[in-house]
Amino acid sequence: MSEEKRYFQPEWETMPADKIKEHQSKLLVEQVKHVWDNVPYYSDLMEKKGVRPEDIKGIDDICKLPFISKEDLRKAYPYGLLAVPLDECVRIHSTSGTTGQRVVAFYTQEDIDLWDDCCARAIVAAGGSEKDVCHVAYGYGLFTGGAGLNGGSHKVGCLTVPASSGNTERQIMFIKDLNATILCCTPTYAAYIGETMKEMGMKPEDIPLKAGIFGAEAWSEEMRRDIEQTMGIKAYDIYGLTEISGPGVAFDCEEQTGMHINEDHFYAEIIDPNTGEVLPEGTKGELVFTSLDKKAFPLLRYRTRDICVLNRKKCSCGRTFIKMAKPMGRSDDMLIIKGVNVFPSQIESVLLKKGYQANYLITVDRVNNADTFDIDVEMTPEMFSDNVSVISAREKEIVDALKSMLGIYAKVHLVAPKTIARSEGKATRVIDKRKLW
Ligand code: DLL
Repeated sequence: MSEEKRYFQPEWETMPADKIKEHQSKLLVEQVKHVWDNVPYYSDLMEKKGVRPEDIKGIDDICKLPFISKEDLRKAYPYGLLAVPLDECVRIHSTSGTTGQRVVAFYTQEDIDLWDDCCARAIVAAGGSEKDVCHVAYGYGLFTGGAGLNGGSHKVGCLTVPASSGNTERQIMFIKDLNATILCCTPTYAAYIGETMKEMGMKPEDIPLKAGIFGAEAWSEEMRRDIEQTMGIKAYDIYGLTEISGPGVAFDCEEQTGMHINEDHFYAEIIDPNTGEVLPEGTKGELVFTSLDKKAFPLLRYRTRDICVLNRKKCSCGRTFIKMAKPMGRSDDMLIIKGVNVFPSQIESVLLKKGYQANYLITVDRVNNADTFDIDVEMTPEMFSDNVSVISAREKEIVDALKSMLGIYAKVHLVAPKTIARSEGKATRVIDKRKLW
């Protein structure tokens, strides 16, 4: 790949760390003043913490600022955190949250331009250029996935196919007929598209795709390899959240060892979720983001609930931006079963290592004051058997592998291929019946 095409904005993506820090310091001082002057909800929070704009002289002072959480966003719904007049806003997006009040985020045209740049960086890092056909099968609408990757694809100059999700056979027809080289969708949907292609008799070499940009939900390394093999592509992770803009807050490069955070726009911290203490680089904790230059809906120290690790080791791609590991789950998705912390991603990892696909459903309940822990796991067509002793032996193999990873027993039920519902967006992997009490 030529040097110009390696990066979308080389001056930013390869900027030395000390220069990025200088830039972040300047932006933070301006951003704090912007929210103090324009968002009473923020100035109240800051006053309660005894901090004023003049106390923030650079990025190292960020720890003086209060955190903001989803709870605050719900309280301030819909306009309470808006930092510009409504007539300067050109669009809204909203989270897919299923509990409580939805969160609505606002964008000025400038906010959208910067967000599109972030997504364009991700597409170029995945090998994209104006020669590519970029098939966007993230949902369009209030969800940020479709609009974000669509905007990035335009900036790169790809031929953009705004397919949205659904109608999988039609998606495959377009991918084939229009020679799509880059597929953007959730990893769950990518796996489903791959499975359907296989059923239609397509081999990896019959599929024109060369890369996939998959995110919006946690997915394991094993799932990545599985999708890569089925489609004959390289699968790149992409991370983001509506509150901070959408996809493109961080993105994979060819090394696939963590996602580079677009640090010229977003400042990341890792904190202890219980105490709020900032943890040193390399420690696992909750990811917190500050949007440094968003104008309409700027969040300072937003607690994402995503559990993850940061590291600034030199990357062979030449980008200097800090990397975040694949989030291992959300602190609010973490299940506590029989007193043990369990992330669905750990279970997924075990299953994929044993040759299953990411088609599983975890059910947790409480019977006679004790937790029950059941996992339905779909057999692949190749391993399908109705021989009871074969099935029992396979189930026992998974139970033992989970026991050695988690330290507790799960009841595993192998089910026939195609019996667990597929998702075209983010997958539902857990039913926790205990919450209904
Ligand atoms: O999921 C934005 C997005 C769209 C990201 C398309 C990537 C691709 P929300 O619906 O607000 O926004 O959900 C944000 O999804 O806090 C994480 O818990 C999770 N998430 C997003 N990307 C990843 C990822 C979009 N790559 C929430 N790995 C975040 C793991 C992810 N979790």
